[in-house]
Amino acid sequence: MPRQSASVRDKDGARLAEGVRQGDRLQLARAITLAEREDPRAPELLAALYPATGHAQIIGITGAPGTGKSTLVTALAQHLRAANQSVAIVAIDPTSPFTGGAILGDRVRMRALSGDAGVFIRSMATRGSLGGLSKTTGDVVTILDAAGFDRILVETVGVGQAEVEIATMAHTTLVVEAPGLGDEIQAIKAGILEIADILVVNKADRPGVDKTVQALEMMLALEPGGSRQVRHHGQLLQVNSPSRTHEEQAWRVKVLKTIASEDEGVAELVAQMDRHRQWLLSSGEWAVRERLRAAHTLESILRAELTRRIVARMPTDGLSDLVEAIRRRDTDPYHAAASLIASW
Ligand SMILES: Nc1nc2c(ncn2[C@@H]2O[C@H](COP(=O)(O)OP(=O)(O)OP(=O)(O)O)[C@@H](O)[C@H]2O)c(=O)[nH]1
Ligand SMILES: [Mg+2]
Repeated sequence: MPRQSASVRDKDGARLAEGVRQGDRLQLARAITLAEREDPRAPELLAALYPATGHAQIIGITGAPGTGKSTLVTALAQHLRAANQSVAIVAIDPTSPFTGGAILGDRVRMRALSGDAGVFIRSMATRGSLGGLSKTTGDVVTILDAAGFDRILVETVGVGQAEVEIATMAHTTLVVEAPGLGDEIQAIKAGILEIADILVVNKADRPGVDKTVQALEMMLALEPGGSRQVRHHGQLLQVNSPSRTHEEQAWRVKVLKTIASEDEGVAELVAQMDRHRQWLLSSGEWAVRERLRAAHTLESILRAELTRRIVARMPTDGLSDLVEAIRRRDTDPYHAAASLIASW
């Protein structure tokens, strides 16, 4: 391959950014791939796109495996399309490929979505990426936001840190539960209630649904204000936020029942998502969440970039040798990190 001159690369980058802003599918897919692979061209592209962002409502959908998140996302997208909203769907580390269609209860419905120019669907893997889930996902959301999608639905499997990270990124977080399975107990363990703006009990056609709804409502009643408090997990940069919204203005987390596979309760869920968006804007919480996301993004970039630079300066095997020295207790991770930073 001939080496590209910088100006050719610049032109190509500008064309890519322009293509994304126009919503060009091919360019959009290319841009996402660059972000996903943490290509050296990605930061420039993202920087060029950033001024065009800030329009989309970012909606996180999380919950235990198999609760029906993908089916629900598909049904939600259909309702949003009917309301003339353009929709981007991102499935993070899906246990099965979202676009394959096989995992969806209703393949016909999925096919209807994939032929629609107002819908963009992408599955992505973030495991093993340097910046981790939040950075790569945030970058992809930035690209989709710049492309002008009204709503961006991000599905993550709720295991471990992933669901908490999505809440840092989303304006609105849906936590999906299903009857039985002891999910209500898991919810407490994972602290998942703290991140939910809307709780969904899907598979409401299954036995035990009312018990699950009751358990969740009881737990919500125990929470002060019933509104989530946790927005800063793992975040180093603390930002000043205006004083918390007044009690009477506080958002009330509701438990909604759905049968995603039958499209039951989905219209109500969309209405609640719209109410949440309205509340975010009228209470000032939209700006609070945007500020947190900005801090989180800045921190992720710093973390990834500083790590990359420090590692790049180390000799081959330098990192493995150092890790091995730490394992042998010849040194400790604190001194090792301090010496790397000092020598940089
Ligand atoms: N009975 C019933 N089944 C449903 C409902 N919603 C989804 N399902 C089925 O549940 C299974 C899992 O659905 P998915 O939408 O793939 O669930 P998911 O949460 O995205 O799964 P992962 O991404 O693997 O975590 C599929 O067989 C769906 O058809 C529902 O409301 N009722
Ligand atoms: Mg899924």
